Parts: sequence; structure tokens; C-alpha cells
Amino acid sequence: MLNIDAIHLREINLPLAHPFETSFGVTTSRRILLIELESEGLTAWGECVAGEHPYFSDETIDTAWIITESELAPRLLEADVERGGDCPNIFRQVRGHRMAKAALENAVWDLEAQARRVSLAELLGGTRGVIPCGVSIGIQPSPDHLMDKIATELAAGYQRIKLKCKPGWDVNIFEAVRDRWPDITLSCDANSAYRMKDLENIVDWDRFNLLMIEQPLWYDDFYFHSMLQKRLLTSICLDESIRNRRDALAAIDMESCRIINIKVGRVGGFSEAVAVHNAAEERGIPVWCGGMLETGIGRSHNIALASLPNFSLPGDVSASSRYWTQDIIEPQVTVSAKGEITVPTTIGRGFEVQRDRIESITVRRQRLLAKARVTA
Ligand code: OSB
Ligand code: MG
Repeated sequence: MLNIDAIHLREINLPLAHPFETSFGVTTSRRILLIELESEGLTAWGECVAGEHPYFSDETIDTAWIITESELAPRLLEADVERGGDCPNIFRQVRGHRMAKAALENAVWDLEAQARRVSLAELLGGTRGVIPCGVSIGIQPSPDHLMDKIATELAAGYQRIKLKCKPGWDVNIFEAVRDRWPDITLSCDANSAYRMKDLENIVDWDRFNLLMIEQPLWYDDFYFHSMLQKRLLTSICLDESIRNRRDALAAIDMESCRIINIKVGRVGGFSEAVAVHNAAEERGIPVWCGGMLETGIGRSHNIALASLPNFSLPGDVSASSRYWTQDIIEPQVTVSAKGEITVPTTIGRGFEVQRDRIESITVRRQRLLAKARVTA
């Protein structure tokens, strides 16, 4: 039994080392909800990936906070918890709010790994000793800025470059990048910036030999992506549309995509992330691990997840220093010259949380305690 004594919610504010621009806006600083579980002397952590605004998904840090405080954490404190995998059932009455659920569920997995004295990667079923890494490069002030960024990331060893794109920052950019680097592994991510009227333009991108085009159409769509995929040689990868295993099965069956981006927060926690991974693996669809500008806590959880066998494409999990001047874990996440992150084999997440530093950037906190347990 994992006896959870207390659940701490806290909001930290952390400026990004560099602004990150997508088709839905610019992020310069993050407001992040962290979960800390106390259990019989052990401390486990979870990170909620919901943003400040409901632009990537309908959740925000503020909706996650209230749902965690009023619905999810009380259920978790009352439940008999044996493993992280119990969480979906504990939370089943609450619809949606997957990023809020994931932060708690992942903290329970983090706790379970410590209690069983295994690494989180091993607990999840990971098999890789190192994970292949790519980078997601935001929309830049100018094409020259973009070229400089790409050169820097390639020199650092990253195996795949993903370009954020939107109408007006697409063909011109792909052309410039392919002129200079004809052979690099290149992909793009539109975060739903296109519509069916853009179909002919997107079909024309086949000439850039992209590894994939991520979420070009509506954030909640399968049908129109399947129509687009029929016209494309390039693989579509779905991100926003895939909320769970059933979505993955529907998208694969309809041929809406040939690749899936798994974000553990987007699908509601490690249990569902593993289920999506397995469903894709059984159908020969490769997956990769997405990122949501996480601190080291979420990043360490992503590393553990990406060690599962079907995470065969380079993910968006990269070095701490690309996001933060100083991350909140020790050691910081680093990437080798071959563009790989080593999966920790030590107990739990494999990175220590810097509590003093977290304290110094905490702007809001709430502590929920378990009722005294009756021992039989
Ligand atoms: O669509 O993958 C996305 C960041 C914020 C919101 C959505 C996305 C992203 C990224 C960055 O692409 C991934 C990362 O490096 O963390
Ligand atoms: Mg994406």
C-alpha cells in the first residue's frame, strides 16, 4: 500500500531562457503547478503541463489547480492506492482535466518507483538505455535567426529539427532550410494553424522530404486529417487530437496519421500514455515523446516514458539549458554529442529536486492532508 499522508500543490513562476513562439502565441515565462506527495518519509513529485492560457488545450494552470484541489486530490487521499496504475479508476468520475490528472498520477508512479526501489523507467516498462533527442524550434523574429538556431542545435548533436510553422512561416522557411541542409531529419508542427482551403499548399510540402507534418488541421479532428493524409506522401503526426488509446485506435484505423506524438499530460497520465504506446506498437505506428516546456520534474518523467520500446523516433525532450538558465533539478538534463539522453537507472526519477530553489520561486501553495488512517 502507498499511504499518501499529504498532497502539496504549489505554483512556481519561472522565466524561459528564450521566448518560445508557436502558431498560437509567444511564451516568455511559465506559471507551473507542481504536485508533491508525502508518504511515510518518501517525497514524490508531479508536474502539470497546462499552460497559462487555454490555447494548446482547454486546461490552464488555474483550472488544473481548482480541479486538483477540489476533486482529484481529495479522491486520491481517500483511496486505497497500491500503484500509479490505480489512478485512472480513482479519478474516473471526473471527466476531462487530463493534465490535472496526469500531474497527480505521475507523482504516484514516482512514489511507487521509490517504494519498490526501482527506476521509474523500469516501472513503466522501459527498455532503452538512452533516448534519441530532437528539438522543437519556435517561430523566430527572422529567417536568419532561425538559421542560427538550427546551426546551434545541429552542432550540439540533436538528431531531428522540428520547425514550428504557420501560414506565412512555412514554404519560405522550409525552402531556406533545405537549401542549406538538404539531408537533415526535419519536421514541422503547425499546432492546427491550417484549414482544408490550404490543402494544395500543404501537398506541395512533399518536396521538402519532411519526416512528418504535426497537427496541421483542427485540434480535435481525425476526419479531415485522414483526407489530407490520403493526398500526402509525407506522414502526418497527430498531437492535440490524441487524448487517449481510443483516439489513437480511431486515428490509426482512419489513416489520419502514420506517427503519434505522446505527451503524458495530454493523455491524462502514465497509464494512458503506456496504453497509447502499446496500441500504436501493435499496429506498427511509431511514437515519440512530445514536450510542453517542462521543468526538470516533468522532463525526468518524459525521459522515463521515452525509454519504452516503441518510442523509436527522436522526441522533443531536450537539455534543461534550452529552456531554463537554471533548472529545478540536480543534475540538469544534458544531451550527449550524439543527441542522446541517458535514462537514469537509479531509484525513482533519477534527478534530485532542488527544494530550496523551488521554495524561492513559489507564489502560491496549498496543503491537503489525509484523514487519520484506521489500521486494522
Ligand atoms: O505542440 O509540441 C507542441 C510547446 C508548447 C505547447 C505545444 C508544443 C510545444 C513544443 C515544445 O513543441 C516542445 C518542447 O520542447 O518542450
Ligand atoms: Mg505539437
